[in-house]
Amino acid sequence: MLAFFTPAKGASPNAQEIDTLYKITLYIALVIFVAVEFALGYALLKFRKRKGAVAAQIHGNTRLEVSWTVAAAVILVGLAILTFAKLSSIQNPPNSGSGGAVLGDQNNLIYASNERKLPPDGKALEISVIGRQYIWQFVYPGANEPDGLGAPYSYEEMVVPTDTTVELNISSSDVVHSWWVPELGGKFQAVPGYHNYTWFKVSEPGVFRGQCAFLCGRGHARMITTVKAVPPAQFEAWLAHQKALIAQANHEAQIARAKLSTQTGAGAVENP
Ligand SMILES: [Cu+2]
Repeated sequence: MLAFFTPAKGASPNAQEIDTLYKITLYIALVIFVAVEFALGYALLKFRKRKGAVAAQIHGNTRLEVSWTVAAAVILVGLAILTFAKLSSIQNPPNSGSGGAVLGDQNNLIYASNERKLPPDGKALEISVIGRQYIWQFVYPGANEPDGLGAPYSYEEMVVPTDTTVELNISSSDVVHSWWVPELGGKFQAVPGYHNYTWFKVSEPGVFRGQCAFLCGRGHARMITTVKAVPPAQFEAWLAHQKALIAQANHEAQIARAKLSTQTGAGAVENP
């Protein structure tokens, strides 16, 4: 029952901290709600209109008014302190675990900034998340060229290793989209010409569903995503396989294009 009112349980430390904060606030609010409703019900019943009863005329109660103002302020300050105490573990990613994926040289290119938080040891798996009408594309490290050519990629389903800090570099190739996988943290907008960063770290294998959270056009509702966390060895095998599949498809396309250009002349082939 309570699960209906609370966010999905976090599968990443940042999402888990957000979930904890939400629940603490919810429980405090619940206690106050029940107390207020109970007092209201009691007053309605106890002081209801009766024959011969004369209503007391009360003109304020300084002690009562000061105490409920101070009590509310104390709760607010307490929640603010708690939120700030948890903020750094929501914003700053932890190191990958010892069982995490082996991170190659390309990860040394990552740098930290105000928006871009890195684990203390600087080692993270960076995945570019590109929103487009109406599908998410994920580009992984492992390019053949420094300009990113030949990097393995996937659509809609992102595969990640467990026990590894995953940095997301979110952008868009057309309109504004919003990256949102509730179990892995908050929403982050994908804006053309701009980069937003977030991170997650999944400890156990699992599948986490998400949905574009910003109305981006007719196909917005279909713009779903799945993050699949698998053991690091399985991730590396998948990545190598994905790369081989893409290389093979590119090779076949090259042959097809060459064939087409001998038949019709290079000028007649689009995108030679
Ligand atoms: Cu969208």
